[in-house]
Amino acid sequence: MEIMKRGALIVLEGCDRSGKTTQCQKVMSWLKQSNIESHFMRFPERSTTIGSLIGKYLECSAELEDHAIHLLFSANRWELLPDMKKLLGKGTNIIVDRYSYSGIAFSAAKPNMDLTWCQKSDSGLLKPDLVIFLDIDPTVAQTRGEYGVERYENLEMQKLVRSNYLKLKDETWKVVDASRSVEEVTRDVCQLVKEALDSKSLLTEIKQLT
Ligand code: FDM
Repeated sequence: MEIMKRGALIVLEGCDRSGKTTQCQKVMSWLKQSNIESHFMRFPERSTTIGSLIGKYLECSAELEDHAIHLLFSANRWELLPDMKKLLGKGTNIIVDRYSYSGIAFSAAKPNMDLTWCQKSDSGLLKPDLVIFLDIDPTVAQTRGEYGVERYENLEMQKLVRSNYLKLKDETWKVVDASRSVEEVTRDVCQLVKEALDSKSLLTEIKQLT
C-alpha cells in the first residue's frame, strides 16, 4: 500500500527588497507548470479582521503598543492554522511569503522587545520543512529602489532585522545569496524546493515551532 505524502510547508524570508515576492511567484509558476499541487500564502494576511488592523498599523494609520501588535501578527498566523493543516493533510504544498521569523525579527528589532519573548506566541504553530532565507545586505537592497511609506521601511530597521533573522537560523534554513540576478536566485530557490518536495520527511508528521 502506498503511503500518502503530506504537503510541504516552505517559507521564504528576507529583508525588504530581497526579492521574496518575486521568487514566490517564480516558484509558484514552476510548480504549476510541473503539475505539483501547491498553494500560495503570505503573512500578514491582510484580508481578515485581524489582518486589516495590522494593515492599518503598517500604513501608519493606527498606533498600537509594540507587544500588542506583535501578538496580532501572531494571531494572524494562528487564525490561518486550520486552513494550513487542511491543505498539507490533503497533500498540497504551501509556499509562504513571510512567517514567524518575520514576526520575531521585526518585533525584536524594536527597543525593549525581547527576542525570546517574541518567539513564545508562535510556539505550537507549524514548523516549516524548509525556510529559504534570501540574504542581501540592506544597504545593497536599498539601491534596488526607494523604500515605500510603510512602517519599518528604513535602513536602520532593516539592518537590525537582518541580524535578528541570522539569530533564528536552524537546520531547516537555507541561505541564498539574493544580491544576484532574479534568474540566478530562482534557479537556486527552485532546486531547494525540489529537494524539499523529494524528502522522505514528508512521510512523517509535521513538527511544531517551539
Ligand atoms: N511583519 C510581518 C512583522 O512585523 N511581523 C510579522 O509577523 C510579519 C509576518 O510587516 F515590514 C512586517 C514585515 C514587513 C511588513 O510587509 C509586511 P509586506 O511587504 O506585506 O511583506
